[in-house]
Amino acid sequence: MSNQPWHKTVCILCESNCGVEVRLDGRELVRIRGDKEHKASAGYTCEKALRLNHYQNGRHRLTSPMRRRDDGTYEEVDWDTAIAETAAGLKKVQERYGGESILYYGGGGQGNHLCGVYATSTRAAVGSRYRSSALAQEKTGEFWVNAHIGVATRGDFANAEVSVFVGKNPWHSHGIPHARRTLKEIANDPDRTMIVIDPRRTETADLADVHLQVKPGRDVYLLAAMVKVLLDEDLVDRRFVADKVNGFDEMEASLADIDVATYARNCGIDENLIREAARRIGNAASVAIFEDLGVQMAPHSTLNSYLEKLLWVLTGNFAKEGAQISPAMMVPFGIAKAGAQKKSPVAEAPIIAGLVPCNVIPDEILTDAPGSYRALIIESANPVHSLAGSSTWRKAMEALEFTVVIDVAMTETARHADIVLPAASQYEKWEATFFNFEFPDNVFTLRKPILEPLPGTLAEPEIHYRLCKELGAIDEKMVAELRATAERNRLEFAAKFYEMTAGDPTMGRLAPVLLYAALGPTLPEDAAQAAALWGIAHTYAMKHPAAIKAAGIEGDGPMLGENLFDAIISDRTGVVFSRTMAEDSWDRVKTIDGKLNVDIPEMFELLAAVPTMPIDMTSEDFPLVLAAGERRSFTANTIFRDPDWRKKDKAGALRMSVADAAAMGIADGGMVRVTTAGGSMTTVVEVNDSIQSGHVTLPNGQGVDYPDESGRDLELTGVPTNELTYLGHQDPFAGTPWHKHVPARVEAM
Ligand SMILES: Nc1nc2c(c(=O)[nH]1)N[C@H]1C(S)=C(S)[C@@H](COP(=O)(O)OP(=O)(O)OC[C@H]3O[C@@H](n4cnc5c(=O)[nH]c(N)nc54)[C@H](O)[C@@H]3O)O[C@H]1N2
Ligand SMILES: Nc1nc2c(c(=O)[nH]1)N[C@H]1C(S)=C(S)[C@@H](COP(=O)(O)OP(=O)(O)OC[C@H]3O[C@@H](n4cnc5c(=O)[nH]c(N)nc54)[C@H](O)[C@@H]3O)O[C@H]1N2
Ligand code: SF4
Ligand SMILES: [Mo]
Repeated sequence: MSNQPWHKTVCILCESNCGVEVRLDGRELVRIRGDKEHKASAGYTCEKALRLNHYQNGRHRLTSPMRRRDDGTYEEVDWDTAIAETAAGLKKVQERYGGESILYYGGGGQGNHLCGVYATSTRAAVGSRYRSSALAQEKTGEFWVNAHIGVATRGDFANAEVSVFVGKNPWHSHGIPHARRTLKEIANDPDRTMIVIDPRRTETADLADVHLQVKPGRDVYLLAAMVKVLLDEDLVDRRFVADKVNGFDEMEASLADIDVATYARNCGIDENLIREAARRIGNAASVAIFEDLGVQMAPHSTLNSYLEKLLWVLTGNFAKEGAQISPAMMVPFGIAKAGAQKKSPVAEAPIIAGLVPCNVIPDEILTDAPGSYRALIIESANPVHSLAGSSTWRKAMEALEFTVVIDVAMTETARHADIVLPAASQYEKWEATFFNFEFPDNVFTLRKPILEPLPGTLAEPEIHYRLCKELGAIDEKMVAELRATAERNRLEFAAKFYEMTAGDPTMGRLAPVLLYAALGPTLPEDAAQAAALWGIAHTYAMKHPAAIKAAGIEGDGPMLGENLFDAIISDRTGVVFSRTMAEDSWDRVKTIDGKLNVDIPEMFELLAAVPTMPIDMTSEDFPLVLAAGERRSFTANTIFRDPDWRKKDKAGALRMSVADAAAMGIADGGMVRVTTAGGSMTTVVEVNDSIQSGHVTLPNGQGVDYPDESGRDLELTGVPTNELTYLGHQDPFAGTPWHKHVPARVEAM
């Protein structure tokens, strides 16, 4: 074993995509360690990466396309049949109802974003206009606020004097570089402060200087009170605001009536502690803030995002070291387009960042209204399991006229599809993530396959190419011509490719598969699957030449894009593709005059309505607040299906406070029934002193089925949380679900 090579790749379990090195024994990933040479993670990993073999080689892997029989069971079919029937199924719906009735959902998980790029081509071939993804059930409220403030940001926690985590537990969920190392560094430095806003005393809160242990769902009072203290106690950076911020007076007026003492009482935190935290933020040389699911999946979510952003805008914590910065990303991300809002076809829900709100999709299927969706293409996502209201989702899947799922496993969603197409795994193809948030050096990692595709599977670029061909969208003569040019001369190819695709939107959307077919075969190391990145590299080079050159990549005109692409193709430890200064973040501000804007009337309206709304959503029937989906040591969305990947807490216990458990006579390890307006599930309990009374939590990503050792029967481990969530329980503005705030009742069994 000791002379076996180490293969470079990344961990695909969260957006960090840490570089790892893997040793193989046959097809097994037997040893995994952090890759010290990786430009971003530099050897860092968490405990989860070591378990990746359960993803690659679990019993969940599909090895043949599957076709649904009339009785709901599935049979294996060959690829030609599966592609032909998928194309025919989509074509039929397109002809009958128009391509806009074909919805695309998914497009990538944490580490596989190339499939979504190639899917653009298939969508173009069938005229699909609407799409959605998991982002539309977590981040679209924030993206909308970003659009109106003018910029999408990340916190520079490595350098911040004050770090603030709002409904975010990076100890387990990561999302900041070298999360645990960074958190410990902050905790150990007496000159730096960590403020955590979380109802639970999380692992992150344990390291914090200030834990604002808010009552679940009451952040709006806390955040509004903190902003109000900044205004009242003159903690605003007046110069920054005068020079760089529009709409200050309107914003201040909208907060005029807020009484800090009342709001402190409402959120359950001592007023003095709130004032102290606000003062610490107002007086710091630099502040970095991260808001996440704890506020984005809870009441007032979009308004929470606005208030969170006021904390750093008003204190001038933008575009300087240790504050909020805006990295030059390979593919822009995190910000909607301001201006006229597109609407979804039936519910007329706002489409933010191009995404239909997840919670309206089932309604827009289960209706005969004109414009309803009639077909669904689902790729690298498991919406029946991961979106609110699984039971409604199952009905919606059955009501559709045609559905195709592209996945590595026979998922809860795939079990309702007409055709299931088995994808090669993320270690069997060229793949990459567009979650590139590093600063000042931003890193893009193209992974090379470390294994041959499992027999019977295909990588998504090939799947989409075959679908596009079958749908008659590919001009083979044109591909041959382009390919001959690419073999001869890349710059000549570039000119020809732009000439053929520019000015023709459909051709532009077919570009990914055209690049795969024409440029792909000419690339070194059989990297055809990475061909779409050529277009992305060129687009990036046109937009950010200075950032690329600062990173050490040279060239002028189209040569800069060529050299960037070549660097990406040839580097296995990540390419520094941009180097920016904190001040360059101003270049990313999208408002007309380049200032940040806090005059957002929609948010003022929501703020004005807060006092008229109930503080609490619980009732006699449902006296507890269930956080349905908490990141823990052994959760990783549903990327792992094998429950044995978890070293402990295999069933994913319901956490309950010591006081509530005692009052209900529930012992640690006991079984309970959890009931919500959406459903009822049984689960094991963990009595846990980090939980406050009135709050219970379940881990995310549990309750997926998995073949037993015989391969004949399926076993279900843990609670599928979305059997307990339901539609309608969502942010009225952005449509994001309130998974962290499901009124519930718990009964001992
Ligand atoms: N281990 C692990 N890491 C992951 C993932 C995973 O599945 N497992 N998934 C990845 C993904 S897709 C995402 S989006 C991120 C999410 O990352 P996080 O948002 O950090 O994850 P959560 O644990 O879901 O929620 C964060 C915190 O919100 C708190 N919370 C609950 N209710 C409230 C509330 O009302 N107010 C406030 N202020 N806080 C509240 C919870 O106690 C929790 O500590 O994690 C990523 N990383
Ligand atoms: N109640 C509740 N629900 C939640 C959450 C919560 O906290 N509470 N969290 C939400 C959040 S933040 C998120 S991001 C979502 C995540 O939920 P989803 O978007 O559904 O994503 P994943 O669970 O990551 O599942 C991705 C799918 O990709 C498949 N897959 C893996 N590799 C490949 C590949 O190479 N190709 C293809 N085609 N498929 C592949 C996996 O088998 C899996 O079925 O869950 C959401 N759901
Ligand atoms: S789960 Fe996230 S933080 Fe942990 S090793 Fe994988 S990519 Fe890195
Ligand atoms: Mo997520």
